[in-house]
Amino acid sequence: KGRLALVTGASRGIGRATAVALAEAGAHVIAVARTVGALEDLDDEIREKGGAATLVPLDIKDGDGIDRLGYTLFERYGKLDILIGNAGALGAISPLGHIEPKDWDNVFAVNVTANWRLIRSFDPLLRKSDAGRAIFITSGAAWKSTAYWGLYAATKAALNSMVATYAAETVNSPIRANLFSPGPVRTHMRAAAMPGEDADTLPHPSSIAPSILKLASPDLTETGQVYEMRQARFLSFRA
Ligand code: NJP
Repeated sequence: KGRLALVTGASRGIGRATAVALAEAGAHVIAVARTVGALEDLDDEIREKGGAATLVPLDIKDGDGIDRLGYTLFERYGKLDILIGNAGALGAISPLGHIEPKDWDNVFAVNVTANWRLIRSFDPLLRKSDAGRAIFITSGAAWKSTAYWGLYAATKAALNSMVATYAAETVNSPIRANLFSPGPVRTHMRAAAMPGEDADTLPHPSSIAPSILKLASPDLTETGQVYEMRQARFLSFRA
């Protein structure tokens, strides 16, 4: 309650459900995504539920835009309590040799570099919070070697390594940095990845959001861990 939370990829799917759940829990939500109409829909839903949001139409690949957002929030609020790096891109599901260089660069830019820019810009604000929480959405694909998933998997493995490092760099501060691995969820990205799948068999994003909120809690002690949704527990992914 009364906390300031930034969610990337808030326009749909897991990010949108998380933004709504945070607002319902009393946080002011800074909602970041490119699609203005979808952000406005989110704003309507949050208002209907008595919450408050600030909409930030931004391509997460725009690192200078992330810096500017950091300055603005610092001037306005002086801190950030919760950072949720959720925006993600899937890219081509195809043999490594068939991936277009442009696609490779785009998926790394969204899934890895943008999250690094978020850490770079928002670490000073998280350090001003008495319980800064940084949560990044990874994927079980990072731990597997599934044919044709190499691009997406490589980005999530890089994200895991980076977030583990951030956790090590903040372990002596009030900041707790963790990963969240949702497993299959009924979203646009999952439908693009698995076109033949019956989406009704998958959990709705709103059933996932409460677990992400637990990682945002001031009471959390874990850092540098991955919360595996299907196992409903923290896993140490680095021995
Ligand atoms: O995806 P989707 P999910 N700049 O496609 C935003 C991970 N995950 O909810 O900009 C800014 O419904 C996009 O917004 P917009 C997955 O890897 C999922 O499934 O308006 N924002 C939209 O809000 C990802 O990290 C599953 O187009 C950008 C959002 O990202 C996270 O969960 C399983 C952007 C994507 O919404 C959320 O994915 C798993 C940009 N350049 C991990 N590019 C699963 N669904 O089954 C994209 O293990 N966005």
